[in-house]
Amino acid sequence: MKFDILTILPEMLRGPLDESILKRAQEKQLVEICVRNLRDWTHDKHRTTDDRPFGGGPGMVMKPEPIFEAVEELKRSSPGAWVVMLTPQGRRFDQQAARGLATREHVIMICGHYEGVDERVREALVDEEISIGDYVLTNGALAAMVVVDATARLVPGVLGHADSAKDESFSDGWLEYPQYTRPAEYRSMAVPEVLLSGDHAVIAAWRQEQSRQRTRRQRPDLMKDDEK
Ligand code: J9Q
Repeated sequence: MKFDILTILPEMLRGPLDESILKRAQEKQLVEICVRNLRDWTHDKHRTTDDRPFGGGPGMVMKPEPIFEAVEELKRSSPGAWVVMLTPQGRRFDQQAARGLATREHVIMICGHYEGVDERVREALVDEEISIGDYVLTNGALAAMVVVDATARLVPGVLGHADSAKDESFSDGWLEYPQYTRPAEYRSMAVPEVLLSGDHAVIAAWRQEQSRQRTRRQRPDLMKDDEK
């Protein structure tokens, strides 16, 4: 799977992509992630990517030309690429949206800044508009990173076997049960006795009940009424 990320802040993203599971996935050539500087598609001396809004008002709006030219160039060699824009107006990103995106062979991501992007980009270029949540970021670059991380880990082979089996706890719609590792007692805090019992059926039942209680207390919105 290939991602092209169009941003005016490429340096913001290079560090996170070069760590851990995303790094390994790229080394194994299971995913290719290209961070591209939108300014490379400008033509003026100052490499301008934004301008004042028509009609007045505060802030700056991202100009259409560099975005159109960048997306058109990337699509020339990949006409079927899926174009995503990260904005606060988009549909909320969740595990189901990640699964949908992971079915695409090539995703082009447009990172806007928070004042906005010329509306003609949305109308003419964008297939899917995504928000990662209801808060204000300075820029879409970090949102794109979140979407790439959640999506890339679903590409077959990216996760080790142990991870991929375990993942489904959240995608099942339940919060994870409490986990413990050694030592069995730390600063007078003991690990629940049941986990040391070796009785796998009793442990499974305890974990399921912990998941249910935790979900009911912390995220009742994830539960159907009959599960509460
Ligand atoms: C571009 N706040 O916020 C939540 N998901 C995406 C965003 C966002 C933002 C500002 C600019 C994206």
